[in-house]
Amino acid sequence: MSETIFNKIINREIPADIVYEDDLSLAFRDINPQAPVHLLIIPKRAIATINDLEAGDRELVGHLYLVAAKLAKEMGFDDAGYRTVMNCGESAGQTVFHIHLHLLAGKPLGWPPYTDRMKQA
Ligand code: DGP
Repeated sequence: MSETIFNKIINREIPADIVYEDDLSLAFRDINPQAPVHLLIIPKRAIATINDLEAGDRELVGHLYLVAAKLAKEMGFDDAGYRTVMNCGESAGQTVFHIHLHLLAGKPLGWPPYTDRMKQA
């Protein structure tokens, strides 16, 4: 798999606002935030897309969600609520091919994302 910008962030070759790190994962602020809080939680081991996950990745993916819940609690928006999203592929708008869990919080978030306007397009 070709290296992505997220590998460079993991290796500290380019800067990022890192908010959490452990042996398996890294969390940092999205460069183009879509909410007052917009974090990306990534595995340190590069996996391109959800389609590339294998049975042995169960714990790793679960770990990303546990990190999301931990950060939500520590940052104080666990009760107010937040959204986690992992885009897969072109139609979902995935642009970086190293899986990442978006964590969005800090304002009421619209739902559903597939609006009537989009249905007509
Ligand atoms: P996605 O569209 O799901 O592949 O989301 C990729 C996200 O990654 C997007 O919201 C912008 C963010 N991003 C891309 N390049 C960088 C970067 O160099 N630094 C940071 N902090 N975020 C980045």
